[in-house]
Amino acid sequence: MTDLKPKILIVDDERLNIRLLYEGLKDEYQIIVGSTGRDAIRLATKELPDLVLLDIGLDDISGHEVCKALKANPTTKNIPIIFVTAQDTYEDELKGLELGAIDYFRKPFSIPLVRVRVRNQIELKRKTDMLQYLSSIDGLTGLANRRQFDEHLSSTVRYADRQHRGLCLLMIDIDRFKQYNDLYGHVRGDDALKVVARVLKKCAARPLDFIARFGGEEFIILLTDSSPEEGALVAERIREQVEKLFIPHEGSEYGFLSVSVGVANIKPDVGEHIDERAFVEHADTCLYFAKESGRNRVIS
Ligand code: GH3
Ligand code: MG
Ligand code: MG
Ligand code: MG
Repeated sequence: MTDLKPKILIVDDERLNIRLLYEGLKDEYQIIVGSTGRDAIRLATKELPDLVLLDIGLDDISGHEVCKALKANPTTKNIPIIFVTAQDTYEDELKGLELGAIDYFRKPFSIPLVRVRVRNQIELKRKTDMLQYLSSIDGLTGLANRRQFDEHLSSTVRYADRQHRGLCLLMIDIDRFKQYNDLYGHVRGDDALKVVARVLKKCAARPLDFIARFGGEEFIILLTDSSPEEGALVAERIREQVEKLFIPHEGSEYGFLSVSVGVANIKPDVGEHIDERAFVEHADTCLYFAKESGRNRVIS
C-alpha cells in the first residue's frame, strides 16, 4: 500500500538533530533523511517531498545554496523549505527568508512548536497544490486547459531545442459542432465533448503525450520524441475512433459526429530554435485545409 502521509525531507549533518525531528514528526509524516547539501538536492528532486527541513551549516554545500538551487529548479521550486539552524543572527534569518524559505526554526527547538508550525505549512501546501490543480484543468473533460498547455509547450520546446528531438502537434476540431448543439442541445453537446476527450486519452496514452482542451470544441495534443509518421498515425487513429463511435449527427455530411485534425512536425537541428507560435499556427493551417477539403480527415 502506498503511504499517503505527507512527505518531509530532513537534512542535517548532526545525527542528534535528525533523531529529535524524526521522533517528533514520524507519527504524522513519511520521513526521509539526508546529511549533506548534495543529499538535500538529490532527495528533493527524486522524492518531491511536501516540505524540507534544512540545516544551514552543512559540510559540503550550505543550506542557503541548497535553497537557491531548489528554488531555481522548476520541479522543486514550489516545495516549501524551513531552515533549522543554530546560526540565529538577524542576518541569517533574513537571508534564509529572502532566498525563498517560508519559516525558520532556531536550535535548540521545541518539538511541540515544530509540530504545529510544520502542520500549518503542510496544510498551506495542500491548499496551494489544490488551487494549482484546479487552475490547470478543464472542468468539463478533466484534460489540461489552455493555460497549462501553453506552459507545457514552452518547456517542451526548450527541451526539444537542447536535445534536437522531434515534436508533433495535433490540432483536433469537432466537425459541424455548432449544428450539433443546435440540433441536440447543449447538454448532449457537452457529453460529446467528454466522449471525444476520452478517445484522445486512449489514442495518445504514452507518458510523454500531452493532451489539452485548447478552447471550445478544439483540442490539442503534443507528442514528444515522435516522428512525423507516428504523429500522422495517432491523428488517423483519433479520426477513425471518433467516426466509429457512430454518434448520430444529422447536420453532418457523414451522418455521424466526426473530427478534423491538422498535424505539424518539427525537429530542430543544432543551434536551431523552435518558434512556438509558428508551430501552433502550422497545425492550425493544416486543420483549416482539413476542413476546406471536406472534414473528417487528417492533413499533415
Ligand atoms: P466546423 O466544422 O467548421 O468546425 O464547424 P463548427 O460548427 O464546429 O465550428 P464553429 O466554430 O462555428 O462552432 C463551434 C461550436 O462549438 C460553437 C459552440 O456552440 C460550440 N461549443 C464551444 N464550446 C462548447 C462547450 O463547452 N459545450 C458545448 N456544448 N458546445 C460548445
Ligand atoms: Mg549543521
Ligand atoms: Mg468545429
Ligand atoms: Mg472550432
